[in-house]
Amino acid sequence: MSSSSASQQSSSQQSSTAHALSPYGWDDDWAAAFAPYADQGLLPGRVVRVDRGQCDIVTAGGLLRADTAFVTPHDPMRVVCTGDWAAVEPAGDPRFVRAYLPRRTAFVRNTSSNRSEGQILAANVDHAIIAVSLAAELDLGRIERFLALAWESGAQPLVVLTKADLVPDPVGLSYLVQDVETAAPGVQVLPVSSATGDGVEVLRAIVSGGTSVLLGQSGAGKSTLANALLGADVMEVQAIRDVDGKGRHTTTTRNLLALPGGGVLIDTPGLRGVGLWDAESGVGQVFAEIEELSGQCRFHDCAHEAEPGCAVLAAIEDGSLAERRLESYRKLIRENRRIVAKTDARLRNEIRRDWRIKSAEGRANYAAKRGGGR
Ligand SMILES: Nc1nc2c(ncn2[C@@H]2O[C@H](COP(=O)(O)OP(=O)(O)O)[C@@H](O)[C@H]2O)c(=O)[nH]1
Ligand SMILES: [Mg+2]
Ligand SMILES: [Zn+2]
Repeated sequence: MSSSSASQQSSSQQSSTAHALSPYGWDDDWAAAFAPYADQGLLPGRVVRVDRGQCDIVTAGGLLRADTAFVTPHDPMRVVCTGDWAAVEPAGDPRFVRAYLPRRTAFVRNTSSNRSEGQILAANVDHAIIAVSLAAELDLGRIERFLALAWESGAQPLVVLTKADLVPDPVGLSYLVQDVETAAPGVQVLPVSSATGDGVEVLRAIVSGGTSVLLGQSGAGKSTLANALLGADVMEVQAIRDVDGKGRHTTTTRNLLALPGGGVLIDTPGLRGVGLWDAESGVGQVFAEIEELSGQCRFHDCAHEAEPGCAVLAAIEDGSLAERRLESYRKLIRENRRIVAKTDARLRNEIRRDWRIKSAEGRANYAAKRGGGR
């Protein structure tokens, strides 16, 4: 085969890859990032589900199962996850994932309240949709926590208030929406009902561009909403008695799906809660109005407690800022500092351990060079 026909073939392969994977979000930038792997004969694909040691990947040739042994480092943040773009071996049993492309965005939570244990839930997400059920009383603090992680991920957050059919009074509903809006500056708040279809078309239009992830507590109605957007019962919905998520695990085979109207949707398992994970800038964005007011305080290091000329306290005084917001802001800042401090301590320990191993090796080598037997 002449070199020119070989390169023609490889460019036509690339365009057919682009064509088959574009519903999954493949674009020119991903293709450029993938080029070195394409040169090694590896196939691009997007991770649609991760299991212990294995993952399902959608490629131009269809869905395949691959082994993640080569991309399972000790750091849980560097483990391949749903939404990643992977470089997979073209053949083999098992096939191995050789690498994944640098992430544009990543949604990370802390799985423990006392320790720092990062868990990455979704990668390469454009819209972080926080599903909040109107069947229960609104917990604005929890919404703010989700929002902090959503902003921190690099994606644009969006709050959907699910099960809006359970609030038939439109005035009551608009108050609930307003409450959430005050807790979510810069974020659209959309009431939806999978039961009646209200709001679903608006949401469909938003998610038709890029990749969206559905986040929120177990029972919030994420899977039902995913099915409404998909126009098919693909995601398993919990039985009513199972809304606390204790009952069973979903048997969904994919967590990432291409939507018929365009866009990609990632459904996440029900989360009991989300702990902050180094989300300082995310917290700042959730409380943008407080950060802005802080800039007007007389003292640049104002703690907004009793300082003269405090713009934050003045705003609480005149009613333009809810005291709850300031308390929630403080709580999340404190939690974040605690987690960051713990992470640093853990990293420091790891480095120290490394250093001990290396110095022990050094001593052993030195002893061996000197003739070993003593
Ligand atoms: N009334 C009402 N119930 C809903 C709606 N969406 C979901 N549900 C119910 O809420 C429960 C939990 O839904 P599911 O989608 O499994 O929640 P997930 O855990 O967030 O995925 C199920 O019993 C659903 O039938 C809705 O729009 N209206
Ligand atoms: Mg679900
Ligand atoms: Zn102040």
